[in-house]
Amino acid sequence: MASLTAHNAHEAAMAWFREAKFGLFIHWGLYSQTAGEWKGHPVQGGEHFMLYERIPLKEYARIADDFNPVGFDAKAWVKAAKRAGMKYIVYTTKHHDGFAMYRSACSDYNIVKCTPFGRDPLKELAEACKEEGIRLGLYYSLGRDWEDPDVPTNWPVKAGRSNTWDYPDEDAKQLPRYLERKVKPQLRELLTNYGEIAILWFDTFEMVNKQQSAELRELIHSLQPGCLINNRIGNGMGDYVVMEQKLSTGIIKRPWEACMTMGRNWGYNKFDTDYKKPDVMIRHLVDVVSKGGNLLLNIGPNQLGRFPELTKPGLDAFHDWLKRNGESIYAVSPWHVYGEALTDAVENVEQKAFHDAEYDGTPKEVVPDVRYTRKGNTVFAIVRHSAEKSFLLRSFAGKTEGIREVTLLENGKSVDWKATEDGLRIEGIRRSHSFPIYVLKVEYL
Ligand code: FHN
Repeated sequence: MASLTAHNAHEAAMAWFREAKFGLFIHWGLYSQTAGEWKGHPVQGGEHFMLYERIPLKEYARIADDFNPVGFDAKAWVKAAKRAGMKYIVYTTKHHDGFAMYRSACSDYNIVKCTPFGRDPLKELAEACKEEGIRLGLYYSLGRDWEDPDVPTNWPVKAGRSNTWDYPDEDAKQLPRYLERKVKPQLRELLTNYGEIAILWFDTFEMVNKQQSAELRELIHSLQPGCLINNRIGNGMGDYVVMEQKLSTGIIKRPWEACMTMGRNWGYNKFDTDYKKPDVMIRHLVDVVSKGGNLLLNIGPNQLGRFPELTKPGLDAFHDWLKRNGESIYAVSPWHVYGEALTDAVENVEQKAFHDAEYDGTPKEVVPDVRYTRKGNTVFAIVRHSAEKSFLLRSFAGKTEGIREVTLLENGKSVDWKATEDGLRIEGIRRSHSFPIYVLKVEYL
């Protein structure tokens, strides 16, 4: 019976994930305190700067002496995410620097013990999420930890992401010691002390082997059978696939999630003013959902624990757009095609090479096109950046029979349409909003 209940819990969690579509990624840690600057110069590598600047652990740990995020307000974070239409939050419990952003009994290297702040933000966040009906996921850097002496890495080369300045003998590092001493005890306390956890979001599994991934999966499910795990647990042991800072080129049938930054960095960086425009971010959400995925959009709160001002236009735009058009996003599935171009312009999904931390390879150009989603007997045609009042939706060729009505989702008004053998011709769009992405609701009998 227990295994059936566990199976049911996992099935229910997967069904929830498939319908949620949109979450908030939070990168918050000691790197937020330094905010992209170190000894008077802008850092390389964003939240990786301890590695790029080869900062001795003792010196890096002193950042905690000044880390006092008195502006932190878990309720404000959660309400802002919920207002923007996000259904879950993934919070960095421990990033590569090894510093725990929660009260850890296994390692004094944590926000409660080492900073003047002295509070457990994860406890407050978990309570606020529960109160607002937002599910909580936990990010955990699995195969990189620059505080622990037993964490060898091999990306992109041997020791490529290791702390070789405090712990120079890479061959002496014993990963099992780290897993037993730090990872498993911290996973236990994270999955015991903070209520229901929706997702264990591992990162950079590096040299974790199949047996070790399997043991971690078993540990997680022994504590919370309904907790989903991303594929960065390693060795094919995850429940869904993560795509980072890029868009898929097609529909992916497996559950998957694209994680992206609003700016160019995951952690707060005061020099980073290059935030995506709201219409580009909504384009990305629409694209990801049309291909069967979820978008996990990142904010790096600042040293006071507040969302940077530059996040506000995007959060407001998501609120406005999803209030009008959320029916075309939540709990939908891909249609027979994910979309089509509305001009002869070749769609630019060219993805740039992936860099550590501070890079965002997603396209910023906007070309007139359509993305499709489906729910029951309804197809949503999400028109992106087209000023055309009349156009042909070719993907409906051979699929016009039984169409009952076509309406503009943003105001419910009927749209003139005509079934042709080449597709569904839309005539005389009259909009009540100027935002360059809108939805046609095509209802079948
Ligand atoms: O190195 C990290 C990076 O800082 C950030 O946490 C991203 C988020 O997916 N993961 C790693 C890069 O793949």
